[in-house]
Amino acid sequence: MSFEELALPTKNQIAWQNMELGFFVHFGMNTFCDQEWGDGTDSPEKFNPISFDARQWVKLAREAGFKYFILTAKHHDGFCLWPTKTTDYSVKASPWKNGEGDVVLECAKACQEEDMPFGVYLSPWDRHEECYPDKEKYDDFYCEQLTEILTQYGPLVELWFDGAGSEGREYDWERIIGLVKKHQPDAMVFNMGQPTIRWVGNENGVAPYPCWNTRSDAKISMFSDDKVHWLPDTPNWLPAECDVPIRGDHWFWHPNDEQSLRSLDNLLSIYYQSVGHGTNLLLNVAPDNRGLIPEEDYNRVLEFSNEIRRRFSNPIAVTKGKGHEHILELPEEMLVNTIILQENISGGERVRQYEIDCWLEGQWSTVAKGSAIGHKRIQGLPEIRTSKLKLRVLESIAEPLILSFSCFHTTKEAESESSREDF
Ligand code: FUL
Repeated sequence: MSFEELALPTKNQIAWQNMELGFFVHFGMNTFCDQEWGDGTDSPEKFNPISFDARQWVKLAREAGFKYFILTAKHHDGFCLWPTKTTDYSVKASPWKNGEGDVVLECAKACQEEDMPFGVYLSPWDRHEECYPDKEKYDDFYCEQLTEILTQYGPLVELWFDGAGSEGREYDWERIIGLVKKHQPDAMVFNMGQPTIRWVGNENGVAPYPCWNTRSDAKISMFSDDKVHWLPDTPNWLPAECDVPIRGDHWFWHPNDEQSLRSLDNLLSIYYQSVGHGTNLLLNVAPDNRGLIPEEDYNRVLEFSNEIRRRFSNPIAVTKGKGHEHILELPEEMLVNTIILQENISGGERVRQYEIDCWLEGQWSTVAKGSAIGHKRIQGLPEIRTSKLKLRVLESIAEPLILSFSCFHTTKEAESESSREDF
């Protein structure tokens, strides 16, 4: 590959990748019906989160170090969490706040207060709307809904266009993307139309390794092997987002479902395989039918973020620079078991193959290898006692720009303590 073929990110893509952790919130009619995919016939009467508090959701996200927040304004059942003019199937028809409430607005405001970038999921597939089978009518309907969302809730960081249920269906993406560009030109577009970020291709929150940042064979949904049809001008640089629910495969809250809550170990392993493979992680935490994040989920999110901070806030040593060889000097001979590598992606993803050596008994020995670095690579090493490490880039498509090469000695104490408490 020549230098000319090096894909480069936009400023917005770099800013988005630097956020790393997103907080996903699935909330809606399903929350009140013990289901994941309502068919659009549930009565709005059921929607009544009497202790609703969007601030609790956003504060948790902020405290736990999440850098953006995405809400399901409309899921596949078509029920709208804002008082839209496009349909009666919305919070307006519910008993909640006597039909005067607006979940999208409350989240947008709470995000503004907490300085948290806000994004919206608006399902193209709509099982309630009767004009759905009429392609043109529904395109008009969807564009009207999207315009409300794009114009009434301040700046949006991301629009999440979910491909589920839309297999084989064509929407007017030219128009939809046109609206996004007109009203929210800085918002990231997830996986459809003219995406600026792509789905990693599974709902387990994990990326393969390597997971290059270039446009590849992004999938449209879990239920089809269809590829995303890009509009022209879709960028070549297309970083991936890994999405996963904190409760097994449940995106929405269900009663008596605490046993599906992912363990701390599982969440950490997801983190290593998403953020640690250079992608963003969008972790879903579902508020319950009171409109609050349940205590168990709340605490697990905090445990997760505390553990990440505990492991990675204090590197033993850090270096950076241009070139194929980088030596990381430790303050003294110390135990090391993890490294973090980062490229300066504003220059593209240049490294194609590298090795890590460590200084052992008076000579260099190779202890790890890899291919992609990109935004971030967290890599475990065999536990070694050493005074210096070396990164050797064996193959690159242009001069390597290493933003950071750091090392750590992470221990598992906090992990086992929390496991003991929980089980
Ligand atoms: C999927 C949907 O079908 C799930 O209900 C959930 O919204 C997930 C994020 O995307 O495609």
